[in-house]
Amino acid sequence: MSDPSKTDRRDEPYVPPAIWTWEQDKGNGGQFANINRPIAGATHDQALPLGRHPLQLYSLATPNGVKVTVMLEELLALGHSGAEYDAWPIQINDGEQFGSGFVEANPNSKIPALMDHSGPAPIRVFESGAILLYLAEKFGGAFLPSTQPQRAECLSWLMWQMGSAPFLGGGFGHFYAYAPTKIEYAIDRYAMEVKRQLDVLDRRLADSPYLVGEDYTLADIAVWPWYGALVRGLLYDAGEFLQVQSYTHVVRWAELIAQRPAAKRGRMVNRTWGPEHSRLPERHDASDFDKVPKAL
Ligand SMILES: N[C@@H](CCC(=O)N[C@@H](CS)C(=O)NCC(=O)O)C(=O)O
Repeated sequence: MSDPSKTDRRDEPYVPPAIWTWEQDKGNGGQFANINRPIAGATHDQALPLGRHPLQLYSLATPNGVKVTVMLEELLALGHSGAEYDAWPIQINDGEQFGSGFVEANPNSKIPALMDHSGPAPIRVFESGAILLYLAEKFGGAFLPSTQPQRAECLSWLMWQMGSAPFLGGGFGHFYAYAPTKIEYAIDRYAMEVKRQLDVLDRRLADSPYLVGEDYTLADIAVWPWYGALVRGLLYDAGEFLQVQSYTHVVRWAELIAQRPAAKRGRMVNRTWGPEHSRLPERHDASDFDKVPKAL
């Protein structure tokens, strides 16, 4: 049962005070109330685990995490054995992104974070878009066109994804699925923007098999876990609400990528929820996938 004092408080028109203050007990942080804070930095000492491969990924199978695991699995499928990696789950609902080791890997305290121990000193990479670029460059420009205009198109769609997805996740997803009260103004605003973004993709994919052209690139790898999942009805249970099936070119593209073995594997890594056959919470070797129970 909800606390009536909190309900009453929300029913009153809100007038922002002169100075916003953090009231930890206010209880209006919704599903993320226990982890959201207005300050950065570590809350506790917690070293990161370290596996045997040079590449250590600290992540979770949210769309931002899946971008990186799909990229790594695609690199391995291309024959880049140096892309072998250990993937460790970071439980963001339990605040593990605020552990001291994770904050050293990513001062922004969000998954995914990558550590590369292959050189004389470890290199940290945070922000999923930066990780995709880092991996492409490390492995000879894989999935990143080297000539123009394809390279510009690829980087443009990558940056588009990084700028657009917060409206889908932090805007639409938050207010439609997670916010403790449904606010029509907020849902209207973000549903409108997400439908506009889907139309941007649909028009592009009407002209081109992949975002950059004939070839699958890291732009597709960045966009697919968000907008591909949305049109496949896998995000926020919002398929009907947003009429995602009407974006037929995005659906065609999303289904095509979903068939790729590396995309299937990438979706499983660091997944700690859902049916058993769909998850591999920790990945340390390609053979780990063989240990996952098959779907019935
Ligand atoms: N721009 C970042 C966003 C990363 C991000 O928002 N990660 C979420 C999960 S999808 C997270 O770690 N949230 C935990 C938190 O906000 O405390 C990226 O693309 O890497």
